[in-house]
Amino acid sequence: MEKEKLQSLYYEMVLVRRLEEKSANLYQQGRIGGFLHLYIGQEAVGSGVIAARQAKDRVITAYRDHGVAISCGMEPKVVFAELLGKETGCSKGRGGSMHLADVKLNFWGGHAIVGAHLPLAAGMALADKYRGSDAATLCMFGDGATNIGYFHEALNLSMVWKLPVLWVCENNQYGMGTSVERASAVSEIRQKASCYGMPSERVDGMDVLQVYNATQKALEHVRKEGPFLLEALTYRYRGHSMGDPERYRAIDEIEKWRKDDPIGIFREKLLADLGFSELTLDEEELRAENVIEEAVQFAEASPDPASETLFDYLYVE
Ligand SMILES: Cc1ncc(C[n+]2csc(CCOP(=O)(O)OP(=O)(O)O)c2C)c(N)n1
Ligand SMILES: [Mg+2]
Repeated sequence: MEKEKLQSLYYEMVLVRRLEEKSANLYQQGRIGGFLHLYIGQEAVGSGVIAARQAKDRVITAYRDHGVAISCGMEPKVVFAELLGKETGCSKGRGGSMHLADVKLNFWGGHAIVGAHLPLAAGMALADKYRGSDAATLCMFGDGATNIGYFHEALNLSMVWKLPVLWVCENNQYGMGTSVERASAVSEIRQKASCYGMPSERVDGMDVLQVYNATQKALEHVRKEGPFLLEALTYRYRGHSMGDPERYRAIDEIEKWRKDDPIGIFREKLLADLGFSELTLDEEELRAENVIEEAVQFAEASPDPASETLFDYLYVE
């Protein structure tokens, strides 16, 4: 990867981290309503996967979607405006945290029902194949989603029809308060691909370059031959959502994973092996902080949706 791209990848991961920290503050102040699921700890997965996509490739994910939206090119000010329910948000304040989306960015959302977007991903990949496009669909979901029927139906059909879809499981080792071992018959999620004769790989989801390289390789396969399941082993440092009392994880387990902070690992690599200076990386961090500050100001100054638009965008009159 060229130097410029490495630098912007670092900037992006810091941007996502700061965006999430700021979102947590705003939520605690009661300025964000509804649910809020933070991506802190998982930044290397979204950034690594999306860095390998081409603009024609579609991206779809679950409700832990802020980082993926940023990687797809959504501006932080648009994200904050959506979180604050403002007219300038990507869904004009109607969707909130779990429903970020922008079709112009080929980012198809933000979905709140666990596993339900996997059949949608299969459908989008079917559409591309049917039209003779060589675009791929990148579908991201959690470990918990792989215990749901939708996952198995979507993987099966994608293999039967050799659809150009990359299944990316973000295995953060918990679905709400339930560990993978308690909910899944196999804890190595990639094994689930083998029932459908689908190739798979497991990568260290705390190492953005490993995720990027594995995604590139997997996408080559997807474009030529069909589906692939990529499992990224990762960890979320915060609760499942805001207000999670977190009684299911031991403090020392969280501390152990904190040592593998994806931003820290990448920073060390950039400094030690890839010729970056502390100054350059500090400047990128400062840039990210400023962008987040300005984004929040933009969102706060934006208007609420007008009350007479309350019934706009509904399917039923
Ligand atoms: C069909 C369905 N069942 C239950 C829920 C409640 N629920 C929300 S998130 C979640 C856990 C999902 O875990 P995972 O797929 O691992 O994603 P993560 O939150 O770890 O990113 C559950 C059970 C839901 N939203 N949809
Ligand atoms: Mg999970």
